Amino acid sequence: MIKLVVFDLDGVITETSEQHFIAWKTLADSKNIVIDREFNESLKGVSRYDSIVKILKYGNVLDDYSKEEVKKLMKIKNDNYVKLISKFNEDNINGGVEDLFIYFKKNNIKIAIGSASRNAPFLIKNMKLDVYIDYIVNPLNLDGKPSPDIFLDAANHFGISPTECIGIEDAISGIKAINTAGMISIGIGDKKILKDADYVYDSIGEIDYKVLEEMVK
Ligand code: B16
Ligand code: MG
Repeated sequence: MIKLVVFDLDGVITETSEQHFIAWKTLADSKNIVIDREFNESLKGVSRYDSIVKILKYGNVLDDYSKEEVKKLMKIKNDNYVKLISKFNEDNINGGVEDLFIYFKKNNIKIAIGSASRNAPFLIKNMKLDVYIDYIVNPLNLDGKPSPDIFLDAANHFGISPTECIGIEDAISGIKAINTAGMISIGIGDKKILKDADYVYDSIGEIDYKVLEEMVK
């Protein structure tokens, strides 16, 4: 029986990848590194630090930057990103998300956010979704996806066995993290890309309640 559902944020509850892309591209451009939307795909679900390392490696300039300089670049990107998401509100919630939250609440199932983003609490509050959320994982001192740590932290917080949890993700690394954690994985996106997920739907609004009904029994 399912007792907890752990939701990823970007690509599941809302769409922030364009804002992440603009902020990373602005930074990369200033260092003469050319990144495109295809490259941005490889940054989905990846932590801020791991993303800057990937970009600097891609530009063959990683060794030119000290740890302090890397930190400064992360701050520049994040300040820009925070500006870009500052107006996010209820209109930015993906279709079907609130219905799912209401369904899980009705069935006494806990809801957690398992995002790599340190901006998750801000977004959840601005979209007025905090009323549904029982716990938001702080990813700061945890290994990033595909490590299972973010998902396991949510299960541990409630003392619930991972086998009684569902994880919902849009990134390959996230599905890997959920599967390694021993939870049921639901992928949102392309079936070919998210082939390792237990279930895959094109969008969160298309999740089959008949399938959920079997899991919550
Ligand atoms: P921040 P998710 C991830 O969100 C994004 O997909 C990824 O592009 C971003 O770098 C990461 O959060 C960290 O975000 O810089 O805001 O801490 O998909 O795990 O919800
Ligand atoms: Mg995501």
